[in-house]
Amino acid sequence: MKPEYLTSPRLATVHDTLKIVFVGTVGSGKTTAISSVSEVPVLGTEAKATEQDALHRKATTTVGIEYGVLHIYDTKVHLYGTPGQRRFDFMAAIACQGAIGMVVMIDNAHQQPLAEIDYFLKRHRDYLTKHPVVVAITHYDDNDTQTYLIEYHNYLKQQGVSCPVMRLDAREKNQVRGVVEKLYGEIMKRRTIAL
Ligand SMILES: Nc1nc2c(ncn2[C@@H]2O[C@H](COP(=O)(O)OP(=O)(O)OP(=O)(O)O)[C@@H](O)[C@H]2O)c(=O)[nH]1
Ligand SMILES: [Mg+2]
Repeated sequence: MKPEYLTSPRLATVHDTLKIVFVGTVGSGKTTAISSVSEVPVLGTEAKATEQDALHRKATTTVGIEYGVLHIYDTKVHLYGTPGQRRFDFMAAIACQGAIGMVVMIDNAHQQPLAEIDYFLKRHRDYLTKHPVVVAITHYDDNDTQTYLIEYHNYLKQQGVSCPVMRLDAREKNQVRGVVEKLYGEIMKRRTIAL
């Protein structure tokens, strides 16, 4: 049986458009994820990566706010991507304005992936007191120093954060859609409680 937020006309009309924002580690796949699922060509802000930025040997890095669109049932979901580089953190704060949920993407190949989660949760602490978040862990397939999903769960629990944690390959459209649907569900759950 479908959950109420997918079937109730009352709930469906509450958000016929909504905005979500992707933040997270450099090279975790934010740009790739939005490009994988967007139904319109993504408006990007890629620039040539410096050596330090070229994590995962990618040639470009995001320097502004990128934009794509995905429909979840009748809801038009506006997808906003942000740069992972710390020096552009102010962009994420701008992108969060009006956003109703957040995906935090963490690169499992990062030397300290838990410290990365910590950084982004702290950075967006105020925003996350009011809005739902889904944590998506990428790059499970291309590194040897893996942190298991349960370790991310346990870490978040220790930090007093209760949110879904999902494994994601940002190149896979269906997986990205699954993450957005999960966040959509979290948004609708809160909406149901508030109504
Ligand atoms: N092997 C593997 N590659 C992945 C996965 N997810 C993403 N990628 C690749 O990793 C790279 C991610 O690059 P971007 O999408 O530019 O990363 P980003 O998070 O937007 O990076 P910044 O904009 O620099 O913060 C791309 O080359 C993707 O194809 C994954 O799960 N496994
Ligand atoms: Mg990017």
